[in-house]
Amino acid sequence: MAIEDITGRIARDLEHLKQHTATPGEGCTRLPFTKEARDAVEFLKQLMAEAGLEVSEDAAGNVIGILKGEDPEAPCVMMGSHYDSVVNGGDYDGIAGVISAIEVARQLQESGVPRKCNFVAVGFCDEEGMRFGTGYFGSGAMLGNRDVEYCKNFKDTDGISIYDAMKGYGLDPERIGEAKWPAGSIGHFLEAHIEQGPVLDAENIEIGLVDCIVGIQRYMVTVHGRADHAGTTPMDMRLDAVDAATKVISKIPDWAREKADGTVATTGYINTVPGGMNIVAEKVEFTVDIRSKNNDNINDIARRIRAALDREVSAMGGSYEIDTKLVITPVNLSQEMLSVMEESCKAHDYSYKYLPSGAGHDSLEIGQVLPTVMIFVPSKEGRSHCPVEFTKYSDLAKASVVMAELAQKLLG
Ligand code: HGY
Ligand code: MN
Ligand code: MN
Repeated sequence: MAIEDITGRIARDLEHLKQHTATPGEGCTRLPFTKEARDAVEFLKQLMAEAGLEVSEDAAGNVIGILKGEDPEAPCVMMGSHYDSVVNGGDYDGIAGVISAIEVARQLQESGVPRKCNFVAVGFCDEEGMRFGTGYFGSGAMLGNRDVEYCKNFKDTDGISIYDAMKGYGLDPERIGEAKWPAGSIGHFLEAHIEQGPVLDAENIEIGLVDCIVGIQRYMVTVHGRADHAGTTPMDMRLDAVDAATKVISKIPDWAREKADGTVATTGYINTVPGGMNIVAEKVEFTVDIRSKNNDNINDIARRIRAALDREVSAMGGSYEIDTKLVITPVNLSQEMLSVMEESCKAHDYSYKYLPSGAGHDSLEIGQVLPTVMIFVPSKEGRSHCPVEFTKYSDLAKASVVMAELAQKLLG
């Protein structure tokens, strides 16, 4: 099929999906176990069925389409990404990879080339962790890494647990274990994704061959002080949670800069309680998101945060606790599969570049245990996780051609 026609199909599907957001006109907000997620999943099911896939939705809320091979028992080739988003995010993060997987299934069908193994297209639920502060829920459940306890443990800002959100969505969280695929049933995992960074766009390169994904550690820190009158309480009598917390928060970026190897650390959320301008804060909650290709760097920054909290919070006279949300190590992706994609890029005269991923992806969870590879397409001006996120459909089409050729080779 001509690249223009492939581009047209991808454009049609992603343009349709843009409507499934809780914040129309203000970017994509498609959180897990919501109406927007449900509407997007029903559309993905329709596309998968039209592509001739055997469609199902698993116990974790992942949507799955199977293109049967001659030997359905052989380890499958799986391709996918996530259908959820951040709040006020972009229209391509995750979902473009789900549509790319369905597009690869179409191309495999249209090629008429026989396939030994099954090709499986997947839309994962809750990769971002935006609602419950976690991450990789759907892909983790597929690997057997999520249980009922986990679902009860994490709650959103309204106090709704994953467990209750799943029930409200029509899933039975008690059956989360059923989302696990049998050991050995998945042979390879492929993911197409927007770069979400500036490299490919700045260098005018069409395809990114991702050789590694950073490790990530995420924490929610709560510092407890004492609420007091902002006017009458002398400075030396206060237990000011903001005073202690900000002395720690302000140091975190420099600890990342000192590593001078691309290590990053972010405090994306800070909340004071009760939040009155004339009340000394009783409590401060803040998040920490630390990432690096070097896991020792992540551990070192986490250690320094704990040491600074010990120092500053005890000096203030208060207390603190750290809620661990995510700990995942860096992953190197399959050089064998990358080499196959490199040959495809050369054959099609697509410009390409090897690069690491500073964003986490379902491939980060899956790549811990299975042969995994990612392909990137450019993000305009490197912008992502915001409404101006943009990727050319023609770039996604080229990536789908490269991925389809890799999938065909792997399918035997
Ligand atoms: O946060 C990330 O790196 C990804 O967008 N989930
Ligand atoms: Mn994202
Ligand atoms: Mn993503």
